[in-house]
Amino acid sequence: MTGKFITVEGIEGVGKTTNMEYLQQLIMAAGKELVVTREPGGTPLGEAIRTLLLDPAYKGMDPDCELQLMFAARAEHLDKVIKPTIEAGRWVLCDRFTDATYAYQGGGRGLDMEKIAILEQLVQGDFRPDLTLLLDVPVEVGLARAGNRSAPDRFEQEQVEFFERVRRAYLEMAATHNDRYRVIDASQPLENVQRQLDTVIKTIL
Ligand code: T5A
Repeated sequence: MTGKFITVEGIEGVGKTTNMEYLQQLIMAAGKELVVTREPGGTPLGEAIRTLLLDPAYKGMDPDCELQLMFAARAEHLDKVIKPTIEAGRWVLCDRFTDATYAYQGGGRGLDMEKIAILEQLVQGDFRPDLTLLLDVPVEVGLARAGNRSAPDRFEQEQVEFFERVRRAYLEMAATHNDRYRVIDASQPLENVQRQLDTVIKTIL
C-alpha cells in the first residue's frame, strides 16, 4: 500500500511551520509513519539551492532562473525523498510544493502558467498531492506575523502587491482543484486553526 502526500501552502507568516508540528502529531497519533519535509529543500542539494533562492544578495534574479531552480530542487526531492517514502507506504507532509510555484512564480512574478505546467509535467508526470491545506490570511496579517522575526529573505523583501497576487493565485487554484484543496482560515486564533485542521485530517485518515 502506498502512503499519502500532504502539502501545506500559503503566503508568508500564515503559520505553516507552527501548524506543521501540529499536523505531524495528528498523523503520527493515528499510527502512520511520516516524513516531514519542505520546499525548496528537503535534500542536501535542495537545501543548497534553497540558500541561493532565499539569499537577498541575488535580488533581481531572472524569474526564469528562479523558476528552474525551484524545479531543479523539486526533481531531486521527488527522486530522493518524496517518491521512495510514499512507495514504502509511509506518509509525506511537505511545507510547500508545486502550488507555491504557480502562486509565487506564476501569480507573484507573472510568469506564464502554461510554462509552469510544462515543467510540472516534465518533472512530476501525473504525480500530485493527495491533499493540499491552504492556510489563508489577509496579506497584512501574514506579513505582520512574519515581520516579527529575523532579517527578511529575498521573497520577504517583496512589496504587498506581490503577496496579494500570490494569495489570489492560491485561492484560484483552491477553487479549481477543490478535490484535493482545503482552505483553512488561518487568521483565527491558533486553537481554532487547529480545530479546522483536525476536521480535515480526520477525513483523510
Ligand atoms: N517559494 C517556494 C517559491 O517562490 N516558489 C516555490 O515553488 C516554493 C516551493 C520559502 C520561500 O520560497 C518561496 C516562497 C517563500 O517565500 P518558507 O520558509 O517556506 O520560504 O516560507 P515562509 O512563508 O517564509 O515561511 P514562514 O516561516 O515565513 O511562514 P510560516 O511558516 O507560514 O509561519 P510561522 O509558522 O513561522 O508563523 C509566523 C508567526 O505567526 C505566529 C507564529 O507563532 C509565528 O510567530 N502564528 C500565529 N499568531 C497568531 N495566530 C495564529 N493562528 C498564528 N499562527 C502562527
